Amino acid sequence: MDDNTRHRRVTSSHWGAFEVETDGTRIIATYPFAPDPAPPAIPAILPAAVHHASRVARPAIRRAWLASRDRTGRGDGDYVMPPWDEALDIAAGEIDRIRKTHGNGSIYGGSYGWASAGRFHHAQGQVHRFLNCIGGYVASFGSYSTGCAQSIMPHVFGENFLTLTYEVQDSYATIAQHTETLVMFGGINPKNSMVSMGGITEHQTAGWFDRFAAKGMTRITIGPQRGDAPHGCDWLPCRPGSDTALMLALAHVLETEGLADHTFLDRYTVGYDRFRPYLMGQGDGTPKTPEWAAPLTGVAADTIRQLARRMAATRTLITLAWSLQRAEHGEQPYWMSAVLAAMLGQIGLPGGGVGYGYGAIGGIGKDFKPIGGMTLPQGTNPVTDVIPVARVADMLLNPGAPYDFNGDRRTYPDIRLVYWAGGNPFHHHQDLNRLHQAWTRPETIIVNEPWWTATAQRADIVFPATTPYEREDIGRSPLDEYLFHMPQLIAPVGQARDDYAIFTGLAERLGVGAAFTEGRDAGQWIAHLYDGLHARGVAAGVAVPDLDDLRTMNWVKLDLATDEQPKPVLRRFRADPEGAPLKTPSGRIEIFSKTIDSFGYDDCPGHPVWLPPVEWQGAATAAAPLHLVSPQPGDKLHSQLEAALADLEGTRPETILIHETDAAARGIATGDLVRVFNARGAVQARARVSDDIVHGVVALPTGAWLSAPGGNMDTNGNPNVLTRDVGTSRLGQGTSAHSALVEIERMG
Ligand SMILES: Nc1nc2c(c(=O)[nH]1)N[C@H]1C(S)=C(S)[C@@H](COP(=O)(O)OP(=O)(O)OC[C@H]3O[C@@H](n4cnc5c(=O)[nH]c(N)nc54)[C@H](O)[C@@H]3O)O[C@H]1N2
Ligand SMILES: Nc1nc2c(c(=O)[nH]1)N[C@H]1C(S)=C(S)[C@@H](COP(=O)(O)OP(=O)(O)OC[C@H]3O[C@@H](n4cnc5c(=O)[nH]c(N)nc54)[C@H](O)[C@@H]3O)O[C@H]1N2
Ligand SMILES: [Mo]
Repeated sequence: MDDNTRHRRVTSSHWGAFEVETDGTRIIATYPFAPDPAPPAIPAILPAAVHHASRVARPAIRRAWLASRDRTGRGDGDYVMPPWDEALDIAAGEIDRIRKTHGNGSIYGGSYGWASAGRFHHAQGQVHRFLNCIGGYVASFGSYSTGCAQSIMPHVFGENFLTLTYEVQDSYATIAQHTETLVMFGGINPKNSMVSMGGITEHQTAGWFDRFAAKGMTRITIGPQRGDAPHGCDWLPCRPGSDTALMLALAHVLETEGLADHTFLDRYTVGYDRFRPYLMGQGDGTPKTPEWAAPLTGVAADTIRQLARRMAATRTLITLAWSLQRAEHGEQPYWMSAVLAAMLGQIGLPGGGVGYGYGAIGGIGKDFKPIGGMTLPQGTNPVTDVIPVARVADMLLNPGAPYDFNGDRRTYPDIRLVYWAGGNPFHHHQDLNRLHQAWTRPETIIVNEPWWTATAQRADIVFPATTPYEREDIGRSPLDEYLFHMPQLIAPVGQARDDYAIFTGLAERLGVGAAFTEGRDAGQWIAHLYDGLHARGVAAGVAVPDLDDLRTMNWVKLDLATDEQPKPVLRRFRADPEGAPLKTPSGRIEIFSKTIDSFGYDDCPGHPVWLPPVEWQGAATAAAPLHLVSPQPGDKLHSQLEAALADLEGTRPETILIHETDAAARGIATGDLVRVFNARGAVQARARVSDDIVHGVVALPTGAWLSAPGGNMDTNGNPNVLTRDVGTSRLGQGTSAHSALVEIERMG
């Protein structure tokens, strides 16, 4: 590594595999991985990002915290840089003080975030194992991605939501063969499926759509943006947050035109009799007709009628982007889509029914023989308190306050210490000015991070972490055929250490070094975990090379092809609903759920209903007339590699898409600098005027690093300054990121 010659090796990442060229000390270039038919553009920024001035070079401790345990000045930027040993001593001493004074239930270690793709050096696994070794921590349930679906969907289909998406719903191959009409709520975007937890190597989504088109499949994307589905799909513009109203109207047409499959409903579902009166307006006097839905959704009544007839007449697959449930009342479109699909009677038929998250991440829609991944065992957590992941600011602001979650009445713990490794809450959480307030509550905040992100800048102790290119690891996604040895490509930048080394240093000081390491160094752990993967592969009849061979080969494509009938759960259920029931209380698809009904939640009653969000087009005000959606960024993963991207000309502030009518009314042209604001805050953005977005809606991607401390305008354009921090409902308590109203004005 230090011979000044150039080396090229393949490595893996959440956005796929790529080749990295080094000159002995630095990363100098990246190249596409040849087997990938649609390689991502993301790696190009890597040389600039890995060696960027914003890397955390040394351990850093906030001066005011060190002097007086100050909690209010987080973000002041005034740090001292002690040597590693001293910084570890101080952090270990503080962790010990807090756990002894307030108990481990006062340590928040949910530490949500994507971190990096290597499986041993995965920051969440590392921090959770460490915290378990020292007596436990308050954990988090679910993800920002699908927290709401993870709560609601088991009530409906009886499956864990991730099992439903990965192992139950149809593959792209089945869809290509059987589906005639593909109705995509929120689209299926190849840009998003570029990314997957642990990485997908062959990016095939765009290729599948070419096949769908060649076959003559009708492909309709429904939502606020034309660009959510590949070119050539039909776009049915629809207001964000209104999908449930549209689905109800489609259901109304099916019911009233004799197109609903009552044989299916009788045999495979429960509760249609409870739902039908609501649909027909017998209880509330409002039949959910296309005429009722038209003004709510912006979709013409006739269009709704024609779509319903087409869906009933052809093999139809309804798909939902995950974005629909990252919104207030996100439970409703998810549940209602299952009801609509049940009324069509095609659930369990190949290429029919409903599916969730195609395109949201790569790997959904693949057929594969599961041999699992590779994860560091996390031990057991003696603390049982768990919060819904997106309720972190509520927790910090309201210790001791009661809250509801999926049938439980719980109490927020009193958090004194926050440890975050591998996530960037000041990028990903909603209403960042509120989080900024919440962040003044804990006594101590510790962060491991490679870069000075907005979160690192708000920590009392910052430990510099290596990036995946500075350490050896194994790259492996359970949804992918490829297996990677990720070689150490360069020496750690600055004084960065691996998360494993950081936690080993803390564990030793806290008297649990042996429990944490089990006597293994990083290389020995990798070999140990790899042995497990190897054994599972062999047991499944899959040839997996020895670790030494994989080191030489760098990567291998495993043969995960399977002869077994793929994705059999719903097929079996359809063939024999009594013999192969679903795992719901009734054994059937639950259109009415007695369990949910028993919770007594007005924001999520016993069957799906239309509940307008507090902030959406239907509630637009003069002060905040535009609905803001904040999709995933196309040019990167969340806020990762942002520092170097932001240096590129024209990238910051982030670009906001605005409809031409809305732009004209405000004198805004493409390229103009605009101020986007509401009562929660303000950000700068660069306008792009377009007719690819619904009138009254603007789209500002996530991912910009928050520039300013609480209250000031963010000059980079992070949409979470503007989003609303409320749970989806008392049932799901997911993020409501996509439900926000804003105003825009041209800047000077
Ligand atoms: N408005 C709005 N907000 C959203 C969303 C939305 O749709 N709209 N989407 C939400 C969703 S679905 C998600 S998943 C979240 C994503 O939010 P996050 O997962 O928090 O975003 P990342 O930028 O991936 O954060 C990962 C951090 O880990 C750091 N890191 C990388 N490798 C390592 C390592 O080896 N060790 C350590 N210690 N750190 C490392 C990176 O530098 C980065 O700062 O955002 C959510 N926020
Ligand atoms: N390149 C890239 N890909 C990524 C990521 C990334 O950071 N970068 N992040 C990954 C992660 S962690 C996740 S969870 C997934 C998320 O995957 P998704 O949730 O599917 O993605 P989003 O980009 O949030 O939203 C997709 C589209 O939904 C539309 N939309 C918003 N609200 C509504 C609504 O109410 N109704 C309808 N019909 N449409 C709506 C918006 O126009 C938006 O462009 O993406 C993953 N893929
Ligand atoms: Mo996500």
